[in-house]
Amino acid sequence: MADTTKRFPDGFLWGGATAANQCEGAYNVDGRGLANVDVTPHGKDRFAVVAGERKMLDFEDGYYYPAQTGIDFYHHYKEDIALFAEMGFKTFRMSIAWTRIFPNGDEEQPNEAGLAFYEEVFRTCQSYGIEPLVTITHFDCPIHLIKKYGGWRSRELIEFYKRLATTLFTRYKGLVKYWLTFNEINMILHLPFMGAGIVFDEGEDHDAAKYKAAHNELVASAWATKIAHEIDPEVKIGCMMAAGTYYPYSCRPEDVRAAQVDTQKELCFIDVQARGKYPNHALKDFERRGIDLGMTDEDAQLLAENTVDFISFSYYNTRTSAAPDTECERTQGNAFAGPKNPYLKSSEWGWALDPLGFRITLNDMYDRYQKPLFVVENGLGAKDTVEEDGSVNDDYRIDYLRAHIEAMRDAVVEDGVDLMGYTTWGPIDLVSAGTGEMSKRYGFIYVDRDDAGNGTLARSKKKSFDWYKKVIASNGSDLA
Ligand code: P53
Repeated sequence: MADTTKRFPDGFLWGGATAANQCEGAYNVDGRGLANVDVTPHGKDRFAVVAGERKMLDFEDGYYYPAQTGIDFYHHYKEDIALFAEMGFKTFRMSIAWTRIFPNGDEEQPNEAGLAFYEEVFRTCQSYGIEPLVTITHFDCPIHLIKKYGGWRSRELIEFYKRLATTLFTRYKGLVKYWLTFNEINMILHLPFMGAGIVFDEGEDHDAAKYKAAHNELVASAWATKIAHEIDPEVKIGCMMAAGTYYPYSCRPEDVRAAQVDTQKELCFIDVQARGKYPNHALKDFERRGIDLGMTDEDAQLLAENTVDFISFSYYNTRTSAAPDTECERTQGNAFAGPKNPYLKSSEWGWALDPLGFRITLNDMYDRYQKPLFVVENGLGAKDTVEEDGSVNDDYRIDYLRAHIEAMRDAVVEDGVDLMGYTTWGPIDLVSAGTGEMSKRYGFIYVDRDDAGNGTLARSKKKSFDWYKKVIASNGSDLA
């Protein structure tokens, strides 16, 4: 039975979220240029590449590059958006491939074919009453800008990003109301090639390069916010982070302090975007370590005057922190390595499962920033089995989402967190950012394609499709 006392606010934006490089494919058509995300291979060297440790700025023999085809959203978007509409989506989060608009990144004039493609996508959304929520860059940096300028290390990228943002805001005025400037901006600290087009030089100070790149992205983000509001005062600009509260491994003060430091590090960029300046602990740390961001007085003023309208984030799990000498089991290898929380079970990919942590994270974010929040990613990456009749009975995905939506509802209804909407990650199966696999599936819609690129790309509905449709129709009160 639907519990109507626990409804989400009217106008709550339910939907799903994707990224250009993980679904569009069509990497070399209609004038598109090459980007970091294209030359990121599936397989054993992927982590070294996304971490900026292994230089790969072009396709190399012996590797498979899943983004070349993705799920070919480029040619299937009408069909896919029709399916989203059937589920009742109020919003669809997607991103722009920078290299469709500016193939090299530093041209004066945009590529009309790229602009026309996104215009069609937005018009298709609007024809169903679906509000696009658009990430300007989701791990996306033109290869030319990496080769010529060293990626986001260079301040020159600020100008190129401004040109991109101005072009988009002008062209799509009236079509797009919600924009995010950079996907998971704190990912620069963990996967710097993916987050900022950084490949480390030998002997380079990694942290110095990462913080400089982050600063340039923060300045670019503030410019985009300013420009967007000048072009159309109605648009709302958000920042975006990979969130998840840090739990202290124990109540030993050293563990609590470790959690505090991790929290401060991850939230530092959102502090700048939401509050307009770097926190003191960060400034002290940069000074101590001789990290020069290249910050000017104009930067400081721009950041202070152009904070975001709302805060968006992805939530997959909480994290755990421990002092270096605390004895505990530690996980390694993925973007967020650290102590394993003994109270939580994990997904097939070792990601902790923590719905209550979602309520905790929502409260922490709202307490800290006091601005509207938007959950723009949440979901379970899992292996699906297609039955003989073609059905996929993904009860595990329904269970995951139900528990998380319940926790989110508690945060909104019981705790009063101001939340604009919720988009699940990968409403249609797409390429995994972390692993490059297709088999790590998040979708309500199954896509026939495997990790090696075989399959028809045909779309079909999973069991979760009708479930999510019911959730949206009841505005989150019927989660059965
Ligand atoms: P996948 C971890 C590693 C890489 C990207 O991740 C990540 C994370 C989680 O914080 O961030 C987001 O595909 C990202 C999406 C991505 C999604 O998490 O490795 O914004 O692009 O697909 C899920 O399972």
